[in-house]
Amino acid sequence: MPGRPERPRSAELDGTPVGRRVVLGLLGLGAVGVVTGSTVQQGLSRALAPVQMRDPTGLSQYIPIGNTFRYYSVAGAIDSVDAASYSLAVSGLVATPTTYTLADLRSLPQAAITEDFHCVTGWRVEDVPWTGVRLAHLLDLASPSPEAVAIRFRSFDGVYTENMTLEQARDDVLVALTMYGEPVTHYHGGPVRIYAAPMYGYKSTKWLSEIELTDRTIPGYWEDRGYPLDGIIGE
Ligand SMILES: Nc1nc2c(c(=O)[nH]1)N[C@H]1C(S)=C(S)[C@@H](COP(=O)(O)O)O[C@H]1N2
Ligand SMILES: [Mo]
Repeated sequence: MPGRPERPRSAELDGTPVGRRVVLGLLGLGAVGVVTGSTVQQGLSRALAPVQMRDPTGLSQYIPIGNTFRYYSVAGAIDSVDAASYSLAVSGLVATPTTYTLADLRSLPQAAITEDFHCVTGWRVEDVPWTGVRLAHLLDLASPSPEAVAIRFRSFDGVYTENMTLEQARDDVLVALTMYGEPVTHYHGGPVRIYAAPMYGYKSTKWLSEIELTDRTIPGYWEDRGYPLDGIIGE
């Protein structure tokens, strides 16, 4: 199939991801905003560099749906938030609601995950290194109430929400502070975003502002528009 030059890393990547048709339909409605502009191009070449290093032919950059990040924002342009004014709330059904500054988050134990990043629309970037605080660790610090079963993530873009179960949240999910060894850039959802390794990109909320524990799964922005609730890669 054109546009998939790389060798699939695991069996489940051989097939067309379920949900892709749904997503392509949505794209036709113009529901996805792709940010463009010169600043973005700068960021794009940075994000591209590691891919090109593994692609000596340089051909991958000419493949229309290939292995580069696209910058997504359903809310259009987002005002950037600097390191000093950023805050993240852990709220809802917890014994210890907490607000973290970026410095607080940096002082917690950091975990690293390097994995392929998959957008459900078909593009994929191999071996993206992330670091940050395990979401599981923040949950432990907050002491979820017995009735808490899920999380609603909010973004300071004021529009995007996402969800996952507490069980899913305890898997390989980072409150990500770095990407490719540097602070997560504004266009990639910095200073702090979610990176959910087992899931398609739409589950990884950018410009993260709140982690709210809830007593049920509340469908997020894309689930309201037909995306699967779980969003597990390959399912
Ligand atoms: N706040 C917010 N988070 C978001 C999105 C968005 O539009 N707004 N798009 C999602 C989708 S569909 C994907 S594939 C990834 C893309 O991440 P990137 O923009 O860093 O490439 O972000 C996810 N998180
Ligand atoms: Mo996506």
